[in-house]
Amino acid sequence: MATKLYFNHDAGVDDLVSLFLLLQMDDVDLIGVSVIPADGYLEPGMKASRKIIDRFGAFDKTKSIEVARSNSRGVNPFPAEWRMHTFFVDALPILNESGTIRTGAAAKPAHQHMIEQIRQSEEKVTLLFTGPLTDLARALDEAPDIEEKIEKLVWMGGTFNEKGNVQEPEHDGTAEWNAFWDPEAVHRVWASTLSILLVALESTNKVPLTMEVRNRWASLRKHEGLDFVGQCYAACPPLVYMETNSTYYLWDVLTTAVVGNPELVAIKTVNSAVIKEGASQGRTVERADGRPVSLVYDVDPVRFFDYITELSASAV
Ligand code: AGV
Ligand code: CA
Repeated sequence: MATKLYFNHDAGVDDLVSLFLLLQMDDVDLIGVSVIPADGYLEPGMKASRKIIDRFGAFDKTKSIEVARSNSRGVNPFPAEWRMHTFFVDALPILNESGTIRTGAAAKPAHQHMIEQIRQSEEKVTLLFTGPLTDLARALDEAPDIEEKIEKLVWMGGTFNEKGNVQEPEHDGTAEWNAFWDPEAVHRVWASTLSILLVALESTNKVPLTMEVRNRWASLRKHEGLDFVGQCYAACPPLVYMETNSTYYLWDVLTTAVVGNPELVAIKTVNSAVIKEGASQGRTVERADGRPVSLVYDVDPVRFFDYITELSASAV
């Protein structure tokens, strides 16, 4: 039976590539999408999402999907330089060839759209979040009844490594960005009874964008899906000599791949909490009395890249 899935993303390059990949998974039944303007901008994020569903979704599976706008705002904003990527993806010719958009924009804001979709679903729903958790925290506050209808949350966020990926003047560098954008939301979700699968920097650090990966996609560009993926990642700096603040990893794409193929990764249980304030805000820490989460701590990069490359090549 197909997994019913609701996807909330924040309009970065790997968020939008994740949407494309979800549409290629036979055993995933996407029931709704929402866009939060964290690591991207809202309007191009909405349009790009709707166009990706139009272009790469099967009509019979996607005709009733709507994309909802989030009206959530974070505590610690992302650098505008990264956020500009959304405009680039939205402008790609392959998404604009038809000149029209069929997939609808939802009337309700993201968190209420998600509540509605979960309530309407006959089966339990899996949540995939590849940006901050703000919309989920708000949904749980407004509609506690949805908790028992959620199969699990799969989230790209956090790390238990010494080093996170936030490099900001008033931070000590220990947090991951999606947690840092809204630490209070992480705290709220941790206080729920949801089962949480965390794809944190432990595993995503093992799947950087490299020239080798790029060249492989370029060699396969006769497949329109891979041409699309290659064009998207053309906006992102690869890892060449050493990591910089803008080095790109396949963070969200790994998280999405775990939904389609859990065998790619290794998982263990960690008891954890989040730091809400001060120089370490957004840092996730192991605590003996913390709430249990399933942490994806390892991945086989070769199998991962083969999986997403084959899935992309299958798109029509
Ligand atoms: O921390 C990873 C999250 C993922 O959801 N995002 C990017 C992915 O969409 C934030 C981020 C961290 N470093 C970045 C990020 C970078 N160098 N460029 C763009 N976004
Ligand atoms: Ca993201």
